[in-house]
Amino acid sequence: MQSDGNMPESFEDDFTLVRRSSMGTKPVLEAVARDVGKSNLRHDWKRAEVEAIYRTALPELVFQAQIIHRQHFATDRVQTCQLISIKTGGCPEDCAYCPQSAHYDARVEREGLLDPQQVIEVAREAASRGVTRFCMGAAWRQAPEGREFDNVLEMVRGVAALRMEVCCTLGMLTEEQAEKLKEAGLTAYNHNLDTSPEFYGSIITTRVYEDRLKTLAAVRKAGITVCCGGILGMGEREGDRIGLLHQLATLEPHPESVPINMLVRVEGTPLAAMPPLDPLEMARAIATARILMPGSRVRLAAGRKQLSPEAVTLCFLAGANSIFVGEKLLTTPNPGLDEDEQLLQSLGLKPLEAHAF
Ligand code: SAM
Ligand code: DTB
Ligand code: SF4
Repeated sequence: MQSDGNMPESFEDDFTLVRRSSMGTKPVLEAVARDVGKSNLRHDWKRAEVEAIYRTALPELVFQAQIIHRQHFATDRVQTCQLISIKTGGCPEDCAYCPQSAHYDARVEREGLLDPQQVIEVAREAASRGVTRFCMGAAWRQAPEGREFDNVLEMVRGVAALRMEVCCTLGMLTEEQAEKLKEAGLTAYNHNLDTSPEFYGSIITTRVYEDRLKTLAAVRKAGITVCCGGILGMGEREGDRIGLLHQLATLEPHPESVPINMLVRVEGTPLAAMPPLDPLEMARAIATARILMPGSRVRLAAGRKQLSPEAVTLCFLAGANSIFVGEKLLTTPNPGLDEDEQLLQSLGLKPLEAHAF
């Protein structure tokens, strides 16, 4: 076969379903729609396929993402999740985006591990507002042993008793710690790959990609669902966004939850002066994630403060079906409850009901 210049050679070699066409990447999406229609989740995505999908003309990309979205989810439902920082600041890792790293002065007030009962009360209040997932984040390189870990287990048990999905993000975990969290009732563990393997070293030098993959494997082994995504707008190239999505979509099983964060540019961090990301890249990444991982919840995560209501709407159209609610993410601001309620109402979207997992 001759290449028409629209598709990389390796793609044509590997993806025999694709017809050569003057319609650019449309056949890729047709083939995807056929597979997904058969409920055939794929984990063998080729990088060139991901690239072809990501680069599809936006209206077509969003259209195809919508077709797939409604095969797997009620498109008028959005899951609302709430975050709490249970241990803040002073983290030994040097993640260039993060205000909680001890390497930078982002004026985040450090705070030791919160009291379990206080955390459970915050979760109870969130549940009373219809929030169905509660995520506890800690600025640790790795989850500690001993009393602090026991306190985290107590938090997990308390939140699970509220019949919410319970998620933690505590840094690296051993297999034993993952098992204990599972026993305590943990539903999900958040551990992001953040970007492509190639760009990772430009953002973080205190750990490697493989460390992340190891923790993800420990989480899976313990029978906890995986929440894994990344951040856009850190100065990465389009190829790095494609690389991240390729990594996520070739995890088997797919992460049940895929947070797509837009960088929150925090004064004092090395990425504070990054130019703002084009919101269309968020929509493109979300639509691509929706097509590659049809059964996963795709979360429009950090960065909503910087997105217009129209851009957020486009992200929902692209297949996002989860958001963080509450005035604060971990340390940075998030839209207020009233603002979000208004937005969802104006779009005719309803929060996912409790216990729908
Ligand atoms: N220390 C743990 C870890 O790194 O896995 C858990 C907490 S960490 C703050 C959780 C995630 O928040 C990071 O993996 C990153 O994807 C996201 N994050 C941190 N700072 C961010 C920022 N400024 N903008 C967007 N996302 C951010
Ligand atoms: C995720 O992907 N994003 C959330 C959650 N998982 C833990 C965290 C966003 C943090 C944004 C910066 C901050 O508020 O400190
Ligand atoms: Fe620490 Fe997590 Fe922030 Fe990295 S992202 S500095 S590991 S809290």
